[in-house]
Amino acid sequence: MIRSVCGYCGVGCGLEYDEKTLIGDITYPTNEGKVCSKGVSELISIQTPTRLLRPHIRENINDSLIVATWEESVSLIANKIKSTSKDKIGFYLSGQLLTEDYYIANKLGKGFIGTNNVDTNSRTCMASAVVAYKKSLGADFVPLRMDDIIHANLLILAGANTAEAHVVFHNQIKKAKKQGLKVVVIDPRFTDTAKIADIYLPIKPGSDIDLFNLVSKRLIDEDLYNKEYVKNNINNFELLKNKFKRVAVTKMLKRTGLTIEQFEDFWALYKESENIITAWTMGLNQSVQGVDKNLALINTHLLTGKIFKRGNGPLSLTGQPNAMGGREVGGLSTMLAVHLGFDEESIKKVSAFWNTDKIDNKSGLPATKMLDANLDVLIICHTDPVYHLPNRKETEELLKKIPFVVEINAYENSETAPYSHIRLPAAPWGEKEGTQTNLDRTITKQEKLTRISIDCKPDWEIFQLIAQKLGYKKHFNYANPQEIFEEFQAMSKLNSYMNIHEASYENLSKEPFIWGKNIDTFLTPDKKGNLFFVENKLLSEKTNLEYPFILLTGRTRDQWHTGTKTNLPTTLLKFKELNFCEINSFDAEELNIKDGDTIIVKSRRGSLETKALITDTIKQKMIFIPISNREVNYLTNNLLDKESFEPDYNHSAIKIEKLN
Ligand SMILES: Nc1nc2c(c(=O)[nH]1)N[C@H]1C(S)=C(S)[C@@H](COP(=O)(O)OP(=O)(O)OC[C@H]3O[C@@H](n4cnc5c(=O)[nH]c(N)nc54)[C@H](O)[C@@H]3O)O[C@H]1N2
Ligand SMILES: Nc1nc2c(c(=O)[nH]1)N[C@H]1C(S)=C(S)[C@@H](COP(=O)(O)OP(=O)(O)OC[C@H]3O[C@@H](n4cnc5c(=O)[nH]c(N)nc54)[C@H](O)[C@@H]3O)O[C@H]1N2
Ligand code: SF4
Ligand SMILES: [Mo]
Repeated sequence: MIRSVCGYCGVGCGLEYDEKTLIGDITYPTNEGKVCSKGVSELISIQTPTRLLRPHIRENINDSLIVATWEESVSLIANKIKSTSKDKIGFYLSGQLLTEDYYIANKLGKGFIGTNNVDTNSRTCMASAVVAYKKSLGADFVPLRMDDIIHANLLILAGANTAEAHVVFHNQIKKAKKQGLKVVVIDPRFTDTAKIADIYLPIKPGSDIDLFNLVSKRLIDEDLYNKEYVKNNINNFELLKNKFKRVAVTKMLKRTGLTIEQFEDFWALYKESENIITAWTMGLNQSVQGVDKNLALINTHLLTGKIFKRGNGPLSLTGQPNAMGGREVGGLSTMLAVHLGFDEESIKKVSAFWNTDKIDNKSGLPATKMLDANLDVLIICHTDPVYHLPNRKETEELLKKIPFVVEINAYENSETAPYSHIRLPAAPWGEKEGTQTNLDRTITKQEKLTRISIDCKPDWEIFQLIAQKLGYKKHFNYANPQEIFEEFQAMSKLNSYMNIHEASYENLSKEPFIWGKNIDTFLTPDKKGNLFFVENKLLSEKTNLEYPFILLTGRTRDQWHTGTKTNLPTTLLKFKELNFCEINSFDAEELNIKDGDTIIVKSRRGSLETKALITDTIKQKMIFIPISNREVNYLTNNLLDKESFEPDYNHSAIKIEKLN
């Protein structure tokens, strides 16, 4: 029997494999044997005929791809890198890579090629939480764990649909409810998660800052904040208090779309709850004010002192399996490595560790800006930007202009494939090994369960081959992921609070390692938390008479994004209908649309055809399209948060036409 871990979502469930079956690991702390439909079918997705099995090359994206050798492919990539300047090279990585993959790509890009243009799709996902945690707590540190819900009295889920996106955690919420946990769900849609809520708040999209500000204001006005705690541990209280004196409460409440009764019910429950956890995901992060939304939420915990205490705290529910590992390594262009930045001191430390003098001292391009920067070489790995970036028509145009695009993927049917000059076959989950960090700092190990298919290679090895071809063999000569992990562990000592060096690679599959367990205070220089006054600036795209609907996008339980691993031929996996657009019954009637009708959904940027699904779980003047519809981003706008550069996916103005 082999123990491994699921490679889909940030919960990171333990799995057991006995050569025939894959089941949940009963001894594993986070899931106690439970798994969802995705985790249990991990092995099936290795066997699909849609795997990419050999390297392919073409000179021009209008030509057909032809099979090539690894030697040819890697030489070509190295030559292209050598023939341009470092600032013209970009690495577009993914929160689904293993820590060892990131480590090699980051070391190569930032350490040896000398470009900080190393970023990941986490930019579209968790970047707002990263910035907000850093600003308020002093570091990108999740200050509590999922199992804290057992000790909480109240769990607030804001813009998080755990029933579909963090399925096994959702089961644990249901279990905790039996022991008295109360749940508040804040979401414009009455989701499956809302079904278990004690209080459901049907907030208007984009108004969470107003809601959390109302809570903070009431805490101050009613003298319910923790005075002693704030005095000793928190900065900027007076400033916040003064600012709140002048805010227009009625206007704020109106913007949330909630009634006074709805807010007061919530407030009554909030007030009487001793231990509170507020968890959030894409409903807050993916926003032109994503960082501010996070800060407004975190403020409530700083004011009450409900943080760094069992059963309390602001819990960012990371989506991808190893977005956290990526953040730890330094896989974002706005950080260097092991949570260190681009200040002189950090560059000195990292340069000495890697034995290099090439590190640049300015932030690199974030993923959401990488395509629009006249790059000559773009290396895309384990992600599908043509699918996932907002305003797809523009993405396609920009990508076409990049003269050399390398795509490393385990499957052949990505949306980025038509735009790549080289496609390299990666070994997916089950064919490789390495470590990942789940959403609450638990480091675990994925095990190799089966042989590598034909000509595939693990991602780290592909980056190592490129590094060696560029002449850096001395620095990139790892025999296996263990050697890389151990180098990363040694590097983590450069950052005093990262005790990752205490883990043991060999033990990881038997016993996961939770780093930062003893951190019980802020990681700012003065060891105090920072409050920020933030306001809803109404920056999202506005609806009007022509585009009267707001488009919401999100997950469905059994599908993983583009579905290269989950939307398989029906002989392999059964899946639900994905081609739908939820629309409220009143709106449907007004537009003379019947359930199942074909409709055209249009924004100012593009359109798609889909089928109407009439439901009252969605309010009027909103529609919902699942992101397993690969065309969804033809509709979305590309406004970005000014600090995190995360897109405003959930707030695009739309019109609907019935196809006659
Ligand atoms: N089955 C499945 N699970 C997944 C994934 C998957 O593809 N499939 N992907 C993983 C990844 S990468 C991620 S990032 C997570 C995402 O996890 P979630 O964010 O929980 O998933 P979403 O479906 O995007 O849900 C976002 C919710 O926010 C709501 N929302 C939209 N606008 C607003 C707003 O203005 N305010 C509030 N309060 N709510 C709003 C939406 O209606 C939606 O229900 O899921 C992870 N888990
Ligand atoms: N409108 C809208 N757009 C969104 C979102 C939204 O909510 N709404 N959410 C955003 C978020 S949060 C995210 S995280 C992104 C997700 O968007 P993507 O990351 O683009 O989606 P995935 O389908 O997960 O892409 C993973 C790719 O990796 C490939 N792959 C699988 N295994 C391996 C492997 O072992 N190695 C390599 N090299 N490749 C492998 C898969 O075949 C697939 O092509 O989408 C973002 N875009
Ligand atoms: S909840 Fe997440 S980690 Fe657990 S089995 Fe499902 S997809 Fe995998
Ligand atoms: Mo994500």
